[in-house]
Amino acid sequence: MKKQDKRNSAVQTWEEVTFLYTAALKDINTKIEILNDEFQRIHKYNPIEHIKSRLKTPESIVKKLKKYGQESTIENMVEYVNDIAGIRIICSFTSDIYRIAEMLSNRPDVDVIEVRDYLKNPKPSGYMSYHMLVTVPIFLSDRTEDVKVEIQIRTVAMDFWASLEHKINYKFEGNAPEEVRAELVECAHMVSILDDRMLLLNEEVQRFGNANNGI
Ligand code: 0O2
Repeated sequence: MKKQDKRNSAVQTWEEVTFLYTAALKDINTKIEILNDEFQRIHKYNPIEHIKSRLKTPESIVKKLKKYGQESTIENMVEYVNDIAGIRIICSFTSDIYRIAEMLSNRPDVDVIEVRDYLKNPKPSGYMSYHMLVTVPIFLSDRTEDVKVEIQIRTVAMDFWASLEHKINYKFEGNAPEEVRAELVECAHMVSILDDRMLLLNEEVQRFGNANNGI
């Protein structure tokens, strides 16, 4: 699902980039917290375990532009680097991932540009996560900027896997030995099985609770 990016950004300096993407992170963080509170009020539980947000470092942005064969200019950063502002939402169950994604997509002030479902289609590394590229409007005194934010939604178990895999890749500079990579793929399968079983267990416990409530 890809919508045309119609933004015609007037961002010209690194200081402006930092300001705008920080504002977008604050904005989307608040929106997510409100969704979580609303969910808690209606369904009596928090789908979100925790939220992490970060601005991509200048070094990382330059590296990505190089990968895309683009020069390191402010214009190219804004145009090509989709994860300058990144938010990671960690939840307990895979069903929560889709609930949160749907709630976010339904907001009139969040425009979904692209979705990558690495739960349905895990990466060859074994990586699983649900990615949404969205824009949120940032209202300035003289104009409105639609700022891109990459949202990654995953379970606690997927996050555990991704953070170890990231450390391993860093240690081996992206060239981990074959047996280590195979072990990571195997662990990713186990994460998937664990997530499925925990979801079923939770559903059973919920039914048990409801049956008892009815007595
Ligand atoms: P960091 O340090 O997290 O910011 P693209 O060039 O857009 O087609 P890209 O950038 O790989 O491809 O996009 P994708 O697949 O949506 O992944 C973006 C982010 O997802 C990555 O950001 C990682 O955070 C995470 N990710 C993707 N694949 C993997 C993986 O195999 N293992 C782990 N641990 N994380 C992954 P960055 O920019 O790589 O780095």
